[in-house]
Amino acid sequence: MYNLSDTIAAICTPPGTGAIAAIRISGPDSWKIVNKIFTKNTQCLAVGTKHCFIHMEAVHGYIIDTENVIDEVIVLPYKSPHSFTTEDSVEIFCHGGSKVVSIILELCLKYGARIAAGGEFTFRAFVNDRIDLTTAEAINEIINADNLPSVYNASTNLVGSLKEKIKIFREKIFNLLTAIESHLEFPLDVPQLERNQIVNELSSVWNEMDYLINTSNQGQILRTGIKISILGVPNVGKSSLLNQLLESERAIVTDEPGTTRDTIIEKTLIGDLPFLLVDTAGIRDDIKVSKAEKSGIERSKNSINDSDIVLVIFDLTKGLCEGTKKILGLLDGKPRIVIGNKLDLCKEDINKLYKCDVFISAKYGNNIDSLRNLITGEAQNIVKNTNGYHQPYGISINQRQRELLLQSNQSIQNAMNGALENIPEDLIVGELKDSLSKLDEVSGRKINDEIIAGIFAKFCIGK
Ligand SMILES: Nc1nc2c(ncn2[C@@H]2O[C@H](COP(=O)(O)OP(=O)(O)OP(=O)(O)O)[C@@H](O)[C@H]2O)c(=O)[nH]1
Ligand SMILES: [Mg+2]
Repeated sequence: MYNLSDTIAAICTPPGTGAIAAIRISGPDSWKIVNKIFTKNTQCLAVGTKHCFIHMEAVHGYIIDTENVIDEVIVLPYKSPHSFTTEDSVEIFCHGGSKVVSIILELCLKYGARIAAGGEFTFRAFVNDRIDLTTAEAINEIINADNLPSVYNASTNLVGSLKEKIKIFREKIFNLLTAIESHLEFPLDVPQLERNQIVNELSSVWNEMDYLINTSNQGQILRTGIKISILGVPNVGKSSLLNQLLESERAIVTDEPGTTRDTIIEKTLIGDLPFLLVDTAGIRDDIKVSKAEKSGIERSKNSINDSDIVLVIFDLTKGLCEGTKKILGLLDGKPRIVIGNKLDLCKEDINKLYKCDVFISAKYGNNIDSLRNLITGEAQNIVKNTNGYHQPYGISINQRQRELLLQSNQSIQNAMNGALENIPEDLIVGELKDSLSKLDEVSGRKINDEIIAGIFAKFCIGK
């Protein structure tokens, strides 16, 4: 897939200008290459004195081409096997001008490095057994995480929690497998395991694995965002509320009922959590509505189904009208927050008039923070419940891992059923081997090149 024996180099900071940029070089010639373009002392340019690098000892100096100083830098060398890739490596921290950093990279290439493909450094770390596949995937997930809980999810796997769980499953299944096989091979010397014992051991693994499989929902919801639909009859302030929550004039607001026709979907953070906010067309039964508005109303109703939370908003000056009550009737058991809007227009004591979760003024922003708190409260419950372990945030597996664990657990289920039905032991052994091989695909212990290539292709250059 990749050549593993040469020296690779890449810029590992994002393109564009910044205070500092970093270039990473890894492979057998990395120290030698950097020595060709680095000097501690600008007086010795022509002489090109070699610097004696020491593992993890940062050195201040200059990058030079044949006769000019290119930049003032810090060089950080790593001696094999104590580096990310386990190879001799160097990181060069230079000034973050887009030209200067590309000149330094070109110098590395000129003296023998090859430009690295996306994910190639992590690939080397994986092939050289420094990390397993779950850790490699966690590295990519933490790079792409756009909210704090997703960072927590990824970092849990980064420090090896998932790797550890897979290892424990593997050990338990492997021990059982060898016990059954030993008896098959040496029936006189090794006692046969009781069928009950097999079922008991496997059911504890099955339960643990089932919990783990359910954690994928949390990762999924944090990646896409918790979906919130804003529903109400026309003109109650749905779009005004969307704009308040986004802190931008995203949706058109007018005093004409039926302004919003199509659903408007925007991603945003509220507190630390990611949300997909959906502004909908006001729901009304009026037979005179245009075809476009009619379709919009259909979409509004449909959006209830795939929402995690629904905000039902009504106009306090008009009260809880029949239309709003009908909408509330459509919600079934959906988590909802009922919002009384246009508080600024109310003179009476609304607490006595209406029962709802929060009174706001979407136009002027009154009580929007209280609404945000209610939303994050509901959302935290949802996110917590999407984690198999009912923890706020923790291990969360991705789609690839989920598919494999489902298959692994199915084989465990088959083995348990087989044990209860007294099927021959070699059939149980077959199921356990299948289960193990799926676990090995999760960790990357045994996996085909094509899948590996697909995983690392998602990585950015320099990682
Ligand atoms: N005074 C006052 N006016 C508001 C408030 N919220 C919205 N409005 C006004 O009510 C009208 C309708 O607001 P929108 O946000 O467009 O209402 P909508 O529910 O999206 O309406 P449709 O898209 O037509 O269903 C506009 O004139 C807003 O300025 C509020 O809190 N106070
Ligand atoms: Mg609107």
